[in-house]
Amino acid sequence: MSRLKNYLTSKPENEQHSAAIAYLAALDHIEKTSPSVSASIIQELRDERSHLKLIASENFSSLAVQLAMGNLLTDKYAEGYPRHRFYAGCDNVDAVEEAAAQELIQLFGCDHAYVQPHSGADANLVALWAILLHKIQNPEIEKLGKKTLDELTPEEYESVRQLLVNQKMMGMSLNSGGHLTHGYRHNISSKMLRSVAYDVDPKTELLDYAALAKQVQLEKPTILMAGYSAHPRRLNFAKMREIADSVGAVLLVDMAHFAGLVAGQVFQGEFNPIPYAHVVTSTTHKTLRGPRGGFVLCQQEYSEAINKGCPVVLGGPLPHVMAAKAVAFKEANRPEFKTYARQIVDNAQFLADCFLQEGVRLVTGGTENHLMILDLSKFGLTGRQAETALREAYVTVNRNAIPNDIQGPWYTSGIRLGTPALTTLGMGKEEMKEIASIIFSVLSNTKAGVVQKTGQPSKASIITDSAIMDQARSRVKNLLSRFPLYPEIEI
Ligand code: DSN
Repeated sequence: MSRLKNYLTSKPENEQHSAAIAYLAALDHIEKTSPSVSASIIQELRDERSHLKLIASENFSSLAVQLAMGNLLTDKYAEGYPRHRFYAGCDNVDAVEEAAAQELIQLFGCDHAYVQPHSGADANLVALWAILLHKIQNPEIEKLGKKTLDELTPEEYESVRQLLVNQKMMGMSLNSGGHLTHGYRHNISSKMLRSVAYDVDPKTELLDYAALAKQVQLEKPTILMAGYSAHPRRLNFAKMREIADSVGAVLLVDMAHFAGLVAGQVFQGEFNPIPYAHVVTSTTHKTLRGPRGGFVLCQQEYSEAINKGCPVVLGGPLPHVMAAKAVAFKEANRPEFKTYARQIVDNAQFLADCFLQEGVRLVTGGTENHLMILDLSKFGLTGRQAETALREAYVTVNRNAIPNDIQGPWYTSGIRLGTPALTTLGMGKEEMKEIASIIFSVLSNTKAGVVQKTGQPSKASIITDSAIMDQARSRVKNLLSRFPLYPEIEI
């Protein structure tokens, strides 16, 4: 019997569970064409139900968000932007895109929102190029006495291109918790621009605004980027703007990790980037709890350049994902999202305190946001070993470098933990205490394995205590049994 028929036969009184019905019907239908894909979706649901998700950049989106993605809007090309398309028949995509943008404008109080980027990396590329076009390319075209790029001779075009790729950007180094797209050598951002990184203070591991101000005076970047993917503190955007203004730089903030904390008004005043940054980028799927994707917000001055995301960086948008973004942003505009955002940070701070009480060192000594980085030196493990041991104990985390990490970015000396997903499940302080205790017990009872050829301690393999692992798995199972994920989907 199909999953849907089985559900309706066994629970006719549950017919009102429209999300479950839609989900089960979709799985039945997918299975007819690709049993392996439907099986992977079901297995992922089982995995997520049986493991504690502590990956700081992940969450659990609502079923309304997920169902909004599965529709015929995926079939539509809509290059351009609302009311300015290169294809006929885009009225419904216009409506969806405008709805998503309007929800964002209401949520963040920004001048303009662009919801087409497929990811945070795309959003950053769109933003970087829009800034370059507005600040460098357009004035240069005017200087040459021309109106558009198309009027330039090949030689003039080449001189403009050289000017563009010679601009300088500054972003927080990967080593300090910055993101690949903020000027990392192995990322396109450092190849299309001259990139100079700034670091956190080596002692406090905090951003030293006075040192940054000096470095910015010296480097005079065109773009100053702020934001991170592995830094557990708020940033002061009023100070960042002052520093950017001191050399006429554009302030670009990537708030991907903490967008939900801005939306939920936990980060307010100088810690809210919207009033201070010229341009703000984000993903949609982290603390903001939407579908996987990105967006750009900007002050009016940059709106025209940002709307040129296609053709500058992007091709056609993903209208079905923009539909899901509109649903998610509506959810974030509800009053209860503020309670959720506050609880994310309360949970993170409580979890961090539990580790500190056990004598575990945390990068910067604690957290002010949704994440923390544990320094594993107390346990004599690399991040890779800790990540593996915890996954075996049904706890999902990711290894992460700590500032000036001697193990490098592959093995690392740290793990990053975040509370957005478990807070969505409804967990609070009591559960954070239990989670800290499970993690501490697993890491304390895991040892580094040995490299067989050399007899030296391995950076990857581990020796675990099977009784401790059994106990940890059973504690995780007990915890998760009280906080079921998508309980309406009975699989
Ligand atoms: N990969 C994301 C993270 O885990 O932080 C950032 O893009």
